[in-house]
Amino acid sequence: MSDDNSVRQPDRLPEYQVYIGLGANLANPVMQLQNAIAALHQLADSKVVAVSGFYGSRPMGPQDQPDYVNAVARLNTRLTPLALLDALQQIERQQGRQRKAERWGPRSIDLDILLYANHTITSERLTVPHYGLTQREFVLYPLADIAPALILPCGTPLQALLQRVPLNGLEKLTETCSG
Ligand code: A4P
Ligand code: MG
Repeated sequence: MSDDNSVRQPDRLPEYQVYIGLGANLANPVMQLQNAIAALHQLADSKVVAVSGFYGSRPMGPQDQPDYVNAVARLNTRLTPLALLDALQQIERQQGRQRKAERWGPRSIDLDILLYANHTITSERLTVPHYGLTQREFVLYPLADIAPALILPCGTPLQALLQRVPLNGLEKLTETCSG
């Protein structure tokens, strides 16, 4: 007689801590970030545990586009990395994100997986840690709001990166919140 329990999938995946970068520079960027955070609160098998302040930032890439608003959120999730990416892209589509050919062009909302626990992922659809994480002031400073003692999977402390990356006009617009 076979034991059904021996072949059953685990009921719950392990819970991992992930960091999501949010950016917008079209169609009321502050509202876009607020809507995206509200959508993150609705994500299946996930809980938003902290959100950084909102920051005004100068555009990286083409300069003939509006300034950005950026933030970082921390989630606990049981979604796999690809399921999480699918869910983030669904939120981007819901908020009218259009993918254009121009690299680093303006967008209503951009949601990037910055870190997925301490995992390193290199696949066709996903590179984690996010490739720009270590050089971008509009990622590092919001991240430090909610994870000042963070150590990256490569072993580099976030604080060491902050010492190397200047503010470049980054300006805090709103306070950090948790829960
Ligand atoms: N992808 C691979 N790894 C990831 C990841 N860790 N998280 C793939 C999310 N997506 C990831 O993304 C293109 C593809 O990247 C996805 O289909 C996914 O499979 P996209 O969102 O369609 O395109 P993108 O965001 O325009 O491309 P890219 O090169 O990721 O742009 P960035 O790096 O996001 O930069 N200036 C300021 N001040 N603030 C900003 O937030 N953002 C950008 C865009 C430009 N300038 C900016 C800002
Ligand atoms: Mg993106």
